Amino acid sequence: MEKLIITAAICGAEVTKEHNSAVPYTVDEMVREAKSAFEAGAAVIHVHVREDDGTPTQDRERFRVVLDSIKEACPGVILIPSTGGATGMTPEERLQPTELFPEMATLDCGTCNFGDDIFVNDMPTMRAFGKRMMENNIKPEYECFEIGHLDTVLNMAKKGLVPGDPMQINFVLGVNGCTPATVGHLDYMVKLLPPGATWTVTGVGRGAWPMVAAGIVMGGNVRVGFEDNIYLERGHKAASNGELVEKVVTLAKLLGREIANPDEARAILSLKK
Ligand code: KMH
Ligand code: ZN
Repeated sequence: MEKLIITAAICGAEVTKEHNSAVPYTVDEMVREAKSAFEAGAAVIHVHVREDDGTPTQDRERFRVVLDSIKEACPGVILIPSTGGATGMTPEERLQPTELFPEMATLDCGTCNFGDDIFVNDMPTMRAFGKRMMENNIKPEYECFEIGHLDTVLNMAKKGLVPGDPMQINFVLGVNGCTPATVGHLDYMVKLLPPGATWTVTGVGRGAWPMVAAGIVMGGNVRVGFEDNIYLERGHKAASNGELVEKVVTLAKLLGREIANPDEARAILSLKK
């Protein structure tokens, strides 16, 4: 099995300090949380940005400052800025981080219920995002919240509408209204992947730790972080993203998977830079 790539989604757009006081908003807090995750073993940081008061934003200049500051604090780390942002944002707003030419960015693969909201990723939006990623030489991480999202993006790749081989898919399972975080659903989707594709699993809420275990033993990669889950275990909130990553490292060791550093992760993900 390849080494395990750990992604830390340190911030998200939905979780707040009311849920866990360690959720980062300011640039300094973002750096603190990224550093804690990186030093614990995360090779990849998935980045959303906020205003200092916690309001989610896709502002290009806020992204520039946060990405540059994390790069400085975490040498070599792979950054995946979000083009999902928060529900209700326009495609133009969401695309702003792609103007900074990151080596990777998320590309969300279909419209879905998202708790009480609707996360809109219709076909014109997805085609525009695919075109931008190809123009700006950005490798997408395809976010699939639903089985149909995977089918959609695989068809788009066949038609050359989004970057193709090798694809990196993140199965985000357990969002309210989307595919649940079960080993059965994950296994079904992994079996649909084309040869050469890489994958990560993200379990949301109580699905987080079972999906980490599944990702480790199934030979995929895993994502943890406050965006998805704020608990180390039932009733025990994590003090930092680093604590969540440390738990992944412990589980991986127990189960016999080594951890990929950023250079090894770049090779596994076929990143050019
Ligand atoms: N905040 C969600 C509505 C992404 O980063 O691309 C979308 C999201 C996906 O978090
Ligand atoms: Zn995200």
